[in-house]
Amino acid sequence: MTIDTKILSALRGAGTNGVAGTELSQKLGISRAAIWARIEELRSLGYEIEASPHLGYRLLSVPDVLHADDLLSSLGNTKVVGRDIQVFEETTSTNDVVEKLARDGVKEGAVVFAESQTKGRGRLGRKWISPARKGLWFSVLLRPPLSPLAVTQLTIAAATALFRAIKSQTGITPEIKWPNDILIRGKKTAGILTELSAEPDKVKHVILGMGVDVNLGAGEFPVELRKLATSLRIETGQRQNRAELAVKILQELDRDYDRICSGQFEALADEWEEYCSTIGQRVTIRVGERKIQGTAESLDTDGALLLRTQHGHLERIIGGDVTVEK
Ligand code: BT5
Repeated sequence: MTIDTKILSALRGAGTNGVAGTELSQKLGISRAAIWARIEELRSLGYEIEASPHLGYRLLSVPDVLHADDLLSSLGNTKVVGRDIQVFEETTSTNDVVEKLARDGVKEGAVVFAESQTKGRGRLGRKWISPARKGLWFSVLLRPPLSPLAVTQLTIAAATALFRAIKSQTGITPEIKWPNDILIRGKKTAGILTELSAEPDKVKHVILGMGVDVNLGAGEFPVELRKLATSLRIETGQRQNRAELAVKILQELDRDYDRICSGQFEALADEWEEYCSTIGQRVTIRVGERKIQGTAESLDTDGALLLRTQHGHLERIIGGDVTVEK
């Protein structure tokens, strides 16, 4: 924990009572002058911190920026996800940054956020628009004890975590569209990009990239996306606190990842099926050049979708683009 993380944790813990400079100084083992210097630094980032002779320091408001220490201090103890957090002002794609960390041998659980991405991407090299400070654009490094065939379980975990976090933050019940979309009123508000590096029978690492449209206004989506995409702000009519949402997502993901690592994928799959609007529908799934029609029935133990085709066979599908037949 850095000094800033500790200061912010202490300020949050003290709430409206505030915390005295001497107390902070003793708790953290640094001088009052050093505390003051850190407080000034946090203020320059937009944290409103009152300093009064009676009450000491009080945290009045936090800015709409993602600050690694602040995210760590709000996250508290997770088992894996969020062990380390980095925030970049701008990057190409957070998945690329995490790929590099993975190759450098960084432990699982590391998370990289970017305020904006210049080359945010979706599946199959599609573009993901990521305007500055309007959303959550981040990637998580995982090293799961899974076979490469079961990696879809992690996309299921990410979708379930996004669903729960969005619902708890906004009160809106979104829907999951297999395999990697979160929709509100039929429009995409978040997407997941799962990339992996594996040997034939063993996963080396997985990068779970997530993009959530939080505070974009309707005009901030490119024209061609306006009918297809939406943001939490558009849907709720209110700006949303991105840092709070980020912390919720990481906490939920940590829980789901733990379920996967401890062999409880089935419970997670049941929950996912409840939230997923694709299950039970007649759909057409495009996988590369191939189009498969059928009824989406359920998930198998690896997280693949089981589709009952027109001919009555069950097809196991790992990825693709779904259109629901009307
Ligand atoms: C996805 O792909 O939905 C995966 C998106 C993952 C984005 C995150 S952001 C952090 C991390 N770093 C990255 O570089 N990526 C991940 P796919 O299902 O292929 O959907 C892509 C399609 O979604 C595009 O072709 C557009 O139609 C649409 N789209 C692009 N930007 C969008 C946005 N901000 N919100 C909603 N839809 C968008």
